[in-house]
Amino acid sequence: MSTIQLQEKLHGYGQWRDELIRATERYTHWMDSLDIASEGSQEAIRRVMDTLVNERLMVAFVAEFSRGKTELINALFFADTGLRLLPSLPGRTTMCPTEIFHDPSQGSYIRLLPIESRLSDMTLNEYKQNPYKWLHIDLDHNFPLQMQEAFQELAAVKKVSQADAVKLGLFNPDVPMQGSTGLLDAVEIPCWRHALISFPHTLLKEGLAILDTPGLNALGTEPELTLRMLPSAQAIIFLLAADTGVTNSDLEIWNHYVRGPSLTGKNRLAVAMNKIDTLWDDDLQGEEVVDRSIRSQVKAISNALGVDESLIFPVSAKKGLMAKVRRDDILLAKSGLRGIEDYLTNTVICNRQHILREVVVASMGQLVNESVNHLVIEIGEANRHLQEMRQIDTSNHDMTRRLMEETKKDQMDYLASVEIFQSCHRAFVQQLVHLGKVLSAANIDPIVRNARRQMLSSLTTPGMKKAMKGVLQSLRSAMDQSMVRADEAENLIQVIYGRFEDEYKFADLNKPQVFSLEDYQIELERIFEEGEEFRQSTYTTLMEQSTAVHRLYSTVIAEARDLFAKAHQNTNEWGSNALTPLAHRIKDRKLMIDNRLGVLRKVTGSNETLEAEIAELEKRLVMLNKKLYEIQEILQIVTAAVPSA
Ligand SMILES: Nc1nc2c(ncn2[C@@H]2O[C@H](COP(=O)(O)OP(=O)(O)O)[C@@H](O)[C@H]2O)c(=O)[nH]1
Ligand SMILES: [Mg+2]
Repeated sequence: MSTIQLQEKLHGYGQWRDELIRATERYTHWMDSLDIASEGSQEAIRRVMDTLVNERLMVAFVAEFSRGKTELINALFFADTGLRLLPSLPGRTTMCPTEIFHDPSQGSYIRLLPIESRLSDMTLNEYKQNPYKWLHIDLDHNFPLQMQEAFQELAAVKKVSQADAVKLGLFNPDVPMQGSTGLLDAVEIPCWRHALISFPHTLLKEGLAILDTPGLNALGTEPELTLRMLPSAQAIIFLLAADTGVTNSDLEIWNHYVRGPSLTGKNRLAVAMNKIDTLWDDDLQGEEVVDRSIRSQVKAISNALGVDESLIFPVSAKKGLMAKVRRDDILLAKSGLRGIEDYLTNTVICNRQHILREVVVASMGQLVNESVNHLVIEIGEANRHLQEMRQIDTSNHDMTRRLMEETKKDQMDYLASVEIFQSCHRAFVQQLVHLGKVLSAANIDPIVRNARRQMLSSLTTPGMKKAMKGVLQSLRSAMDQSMVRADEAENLIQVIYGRFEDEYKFADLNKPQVFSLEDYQIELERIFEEGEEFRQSTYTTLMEQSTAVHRLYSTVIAEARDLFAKAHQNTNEWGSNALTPLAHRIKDRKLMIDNRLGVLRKVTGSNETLEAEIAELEKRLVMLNKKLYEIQEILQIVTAAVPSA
């Protein structure tokens, strides 16, 4: 499979996503036309739309310095420019983590965050919300040469004093480091901390995003990469080089930064064994010997990393790029590039599609299903009402009186059910308020502020560890409390629905999905564990100065805080939708009773009025049936299976 097929697959994925977006828009119109959109449903739709529209498929390249990540990115995605687009030559290589994507609203640009931003407390994520803090360079995507030149900035380094490097958390005088320049008191550091690149390349336009990381020095000093960005990537490609084998620093990266995020199971992990061309050069004994040597290296890597051999791709990024630019198919086949392209095309995109589908089905599917149910019931009631009207004999006063009495009794039942519903609703809202309080910023922020204060005042690492232990305990206990509250709220919902089914014979109620905060609890523990893993990595331990630990802990806390905010939002959304099916049903009953009473009052003694009412209702039924057809079509699109490969 080639880049073209990768592009086709991405395109197909994009179309599938567009179809879901259109179905979601149709659903919004549908609800508007019947005037039944609730605040909860609008919020859920906004969220789904946001996911669908801003969805990017992120592939992250992670490895020690100089394994050929940037060259592989050039070869896989940008060979069609005919250039080595990103700097990946000896002595001129990317020095800062770089995200490459297409941002249609802002056009083509490269944004660079100065390394000095490390002195501030703002997280990388917060910086991303503030474009003016970055150096912005416009790109002209019609001129790849101009882009290539602008990208040279990614390799920029500068010399600073040891004291300044220490302050930035990039140097520890007790450790011999790569940044050493040979000059006394001068350390070489990257000029930029992070880069964002947007341009309308075909693959990027289809929603692909790429994260290029420079190596252990960046991973070890930028916890947000490990705690936030890698876990959110759909695929991680870990690189090794055939000429160096599996070194200690490769293992360090693998154990502390790569394996963790991939264990959550949401993203895919593959290993590229790059630079196989170095084996070709050495060999004078023919291809068979080279093949055997590649196979034995793959086996060794599989053993060392515990990764299945089928996920290890021998490749030569350099020859692959050259082959694509020169259109040399034989060299391209030999480079092994297609193996990784196939993997990305088939596994990663399909996996992403399935995950996205789950999200859409869980929220939209539920809503649309409820709308279908709602309408089916309304049509059933309208039909019954129509039958009834057709049987009314307007001159038979006894009959109309009896019907009137029956309907009035229904009305009494209805009023009693409304009262019960209202008291249930009040109790539920009360529960939600308790739950919201535990999850709210008002509860979490003081914990966070307090932790930050304690950390700033304790200049030593043990002091910070102690402060961190305290904050972990408080956050854990807040999560535990909210879990208990969430369970109580969920139980209450079950009780309420059960009661209406038993006492008021509400059949086929479309109950909301079971609610729990368990996923958030798991996620919180993951953040804590990865933070701990990070702290224990040799690199951080070597660099263990208060600034490094401070940065790590600040990131862990910021991530946890975001998680609570998400849990809070999710809870509110669930809370505002949980009783909707029941409320709909009660409202339907009221409408039906009101209609019936209205008709009975009007038609007594008048055949003409009755006929007009019947005609009116028949017209309404035609409209409702049309709406039912529409919503069933939408439901089918929303819950349709992902198109197969
Ligand atoms: N022989 C050989 N060298 C490569 C290959 N891929 C990259 N390199 C070289 O390895 C060095 C580092 O490559 P680069 O892509 O900058 O590595 P990164 O630091 O992992 O991004 C550069 O000198 C590249 O020319 C390859 O497939 N074969
Ligand atoms: Mg690089």
